[in-house]
Amino acid sequence: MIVAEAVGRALAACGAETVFGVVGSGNFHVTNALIAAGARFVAARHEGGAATMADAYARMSGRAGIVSVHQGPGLTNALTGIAEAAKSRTPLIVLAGEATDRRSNFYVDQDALAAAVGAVPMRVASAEGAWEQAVEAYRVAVEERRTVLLNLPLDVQAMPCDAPARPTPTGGGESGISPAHGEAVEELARLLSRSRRPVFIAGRGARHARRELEALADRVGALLATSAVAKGLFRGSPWDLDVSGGFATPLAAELIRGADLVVGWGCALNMWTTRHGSLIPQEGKVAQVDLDRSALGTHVPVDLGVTGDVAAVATALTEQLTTGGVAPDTTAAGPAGAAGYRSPELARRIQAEGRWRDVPCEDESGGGRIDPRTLTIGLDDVLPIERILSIDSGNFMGYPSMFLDVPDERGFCFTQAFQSIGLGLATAIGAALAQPDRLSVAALGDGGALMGAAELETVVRLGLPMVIVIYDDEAYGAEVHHFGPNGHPLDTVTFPPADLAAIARGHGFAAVTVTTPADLVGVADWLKGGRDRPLLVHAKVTRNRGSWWLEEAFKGH
Ligand SMILES: Cc1ncc(C[n+]2csc(CCOP(=O)(O)OP(=O)(O)O)c2C)c(N)n1
Ligand SMILES: [Mg+2]
Repeated sequence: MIVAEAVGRALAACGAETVFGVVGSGNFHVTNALIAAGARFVAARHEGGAATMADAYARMSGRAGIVSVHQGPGLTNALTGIAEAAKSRTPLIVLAGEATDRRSNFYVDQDALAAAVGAVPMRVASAEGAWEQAVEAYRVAVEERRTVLLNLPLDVQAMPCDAPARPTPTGGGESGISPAHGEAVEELARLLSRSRRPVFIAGRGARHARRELEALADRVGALLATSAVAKGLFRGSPWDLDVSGGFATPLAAELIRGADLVVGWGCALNMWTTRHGSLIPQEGKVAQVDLDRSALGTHVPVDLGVTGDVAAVATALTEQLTTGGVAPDTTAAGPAGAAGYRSPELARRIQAEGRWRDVPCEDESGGGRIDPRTLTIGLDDVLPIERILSIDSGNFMGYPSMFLDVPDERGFCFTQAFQSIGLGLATAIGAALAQPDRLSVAALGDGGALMGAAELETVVRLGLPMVIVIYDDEAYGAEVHHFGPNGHPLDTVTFPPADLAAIARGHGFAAVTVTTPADLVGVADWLKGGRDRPLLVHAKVTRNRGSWWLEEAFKGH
């Protein structure tokens, strides 16, 4: 056996079961070794697509993502997707051939590339240590929730080596549980028992803890919200406010602002989730619970930080508040377990005003263009709820994020930590493979769609019964609405019409062009049919105004 084969086998023994990539000479053997050991290989058409597919797959399956690329340009092509994964703490292993001879055309400082985007550079540096080095890369990715570049120098790959007698796979699982801080937990129990209007905001680090958080929220009468990446976590709860931040409904924003205690659970409380801090109640307190101590107070000042696994901390708190470890404060909020922020009147308001589609708005469709809100509400009505939604970046992005419901926390894949356009289609492919029983829906702008268009063929080749919706304003709408009002020239950010439906048909898609609500019948017909081909919905959307979440976004520049 050669080193390249040993690495493939070692990773398969660790649990690698789906590998995304573009194969060249430098990753040919390692990829085939993974396949020989039982892994599925998904060929992307661009390494950027492969990295993003693996990232989305990891997020939506709870397993490690694996990417396989050629040395040099194979890796540089993948970098945007790697940066997104690294910023999101996605457990991802990027296997890359490596030219170590500086005279090679393919030579580039791969360690520096990885470090520059926040990934961990590692290397299979010797034949004797190959197996252990591959296993260690897998461990760092999974246990430390890091994106790892495992460099495979070409000369080392070709060396002969033996498989170890006893393979040593690492443990799996989404995240380790670090012991909760006893004192800080008690302090949080006191804060909760005194709070009259607690709101929980759950993030990515809370996606495994719905049950524990709901039990605690019931105990203290808290309302429930999420960051965008955890959208869907509390779906079905009468106290669910959906997403906090730029996408929050007016009611959610009002209630979060009105809290006297906000607790962020595995949630960074960043500028998006807090609308640049404006959703953080002026008079209230803020607490944050996170596995990673360095996340505490990074984006907003917190009164109390607790280091620990969200589920473990929530369980400990429920116990303390139930068994009387913390004496209930009867003066302020009434005994713990009282209604807190909850009342029948509020339940009625959440029921009546809790979704974006309940917020009155005037349909501005006309002149051969459909209002994106009307389009998205129409799609929400027609698409089955067993869906998994992936969103690209741009002016349009709030419409699908706000007007399309998702079934749970594994129904929304939001690869937006790097705020790159062009990742949405690959995200939807990775998500579709992670959750084959759900309808994968990609929502893209025309700019992001054409940037990621290399993977249209991948959708057809894999036989994925996906729906791609393109919000086409024939422009980089984000830029148009940002600069247009100041009278700047917009020629650099506007484009002539493109027949995106025809492009899709050329790849083997079914396609409908939507300019009026009546055109959505084409989507309904596709759903009724055999779904033997993917569907592309080319929606020509109205473009007279920018969106309010975009204004928020530009504040962050
Ligand atoms: C890779 C990358 N390039 C450029 C940008 C800057 N940018 C942000 S939004 C946007 C326009 C996207 O256009 P489109 O996909 O059509 O969505 P729209 O804004 O029109 O709704 C651009 C160019 C970016 N975020 N990422
Ligand atoms: Mg556009």
